[in-house]
Amino acid sequence: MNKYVATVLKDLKARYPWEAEFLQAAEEILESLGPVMEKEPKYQANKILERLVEPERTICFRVPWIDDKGEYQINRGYRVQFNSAIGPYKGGIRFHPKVTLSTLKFLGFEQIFKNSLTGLPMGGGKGGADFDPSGKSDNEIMRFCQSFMSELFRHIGPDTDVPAGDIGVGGREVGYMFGMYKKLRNEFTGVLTGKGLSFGGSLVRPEATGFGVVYFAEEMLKTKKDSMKGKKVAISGFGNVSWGAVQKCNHLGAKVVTISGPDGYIYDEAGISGDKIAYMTEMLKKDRMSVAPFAKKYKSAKFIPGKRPWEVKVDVALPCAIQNELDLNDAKTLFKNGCKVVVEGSNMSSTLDAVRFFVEKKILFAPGKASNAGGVATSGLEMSQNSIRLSWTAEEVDERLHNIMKGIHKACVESAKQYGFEGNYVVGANIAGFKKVADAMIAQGLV
Ligand code: 2IT
Repeated sequence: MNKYVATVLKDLKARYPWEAEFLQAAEEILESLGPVMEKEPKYQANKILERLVEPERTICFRVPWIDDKGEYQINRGYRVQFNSAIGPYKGGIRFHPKVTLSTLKFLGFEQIFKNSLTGLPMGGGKGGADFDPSGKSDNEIMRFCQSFMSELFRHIGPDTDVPAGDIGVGGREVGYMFGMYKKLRNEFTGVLTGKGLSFGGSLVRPEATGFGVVYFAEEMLKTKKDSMKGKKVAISGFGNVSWGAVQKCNHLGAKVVTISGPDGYIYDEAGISGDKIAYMTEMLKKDRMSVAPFAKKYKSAKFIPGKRPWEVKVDVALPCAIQNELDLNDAKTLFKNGCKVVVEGSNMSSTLDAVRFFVEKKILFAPGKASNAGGVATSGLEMSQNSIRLSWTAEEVDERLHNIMKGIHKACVESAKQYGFEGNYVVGANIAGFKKVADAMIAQGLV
């Protein structure tokens, strides 16, 4: 490993030994930047890595709310404003019981590079709370979102920091947060993305992340003179990302045979298409914790409890659920079963050793920061529409999204090649995302 990179990583590990997820993301990114540090000493001279790994600002706050029984509840809320070198902080908000500052630092750090890759002017940020939305009533969700925003509003703004959804935060939650922001500021601006269509949201935003993942997979396959058509696909998760990915796989003639939840996975030999896709949304609304009802409703589907879908023999795997959902054993099983393409839909879907295994075996592997960037890219398009006070058609947004995904793919391929790592999308994505941000930081001086 490059000496400068090794020193920065060692210091980081000593400083935040409890932030396992953040350290994992930092290691994956920094270790692939070694060749850049060697070729361009200006980055070390400007202490770019030391600066990059520290968020510009971290906000931690109390989120008090009242549940339906009238009992007081207290959660922890966060916003990590990681880097604003190339634009206002931008990134989603995650509501999940396991959220810690480490989770949001890992996500915010990834977001810097992802947003840079989109080619749009967006810095990196992420927020969230250790709030568990499953089983909560609509009123409880609303009260929580309102309380969360009653603190967050003073730290964000359309030219400062623009949050959006993530796990546990969809259109409903964004709507409640937007309403509270508007009331407190007396201002109607595009301060959040993923809004409802009637108040500034963009067409195609709900399905954009999943669409982008499959567009990216198609571009990767094209480099092997192949395509998604006729491919058997395993997808994990059943939320926003999976939902869009299942649709786009069907559009491109692939057959999706799995989706999953925290309780296990669904195997459907007949393929998940048609009204089964709409049913995924129904399940999400009912109970975020279970995919089992899918097998009750559809005869061709089998529910496999307690397992992940990576044991199924498929051509393409799209992990779209949560971080570290695919480990080294899963990677080996996929490889043994002949899977040739793994494209991350969730952020940091794969553990570090799984990533290294894919790269070593020359599997077509795309890291989430490149392949799932279609979501935030379309958020960027929503910001543009809000600024010019116009709405684009679905076709126009989709075409821009498609072109952005092609552009990201090209940037990954070219950067990897330039540094002698042909076909390595991990290195390609990290280098391409890094350079733009690092050069902007140098140009702006020590701030
Ligand atoms: O991980 C992600 O890129 C997101 N959750 C979307 C962020 C955004 O600002 O749309």
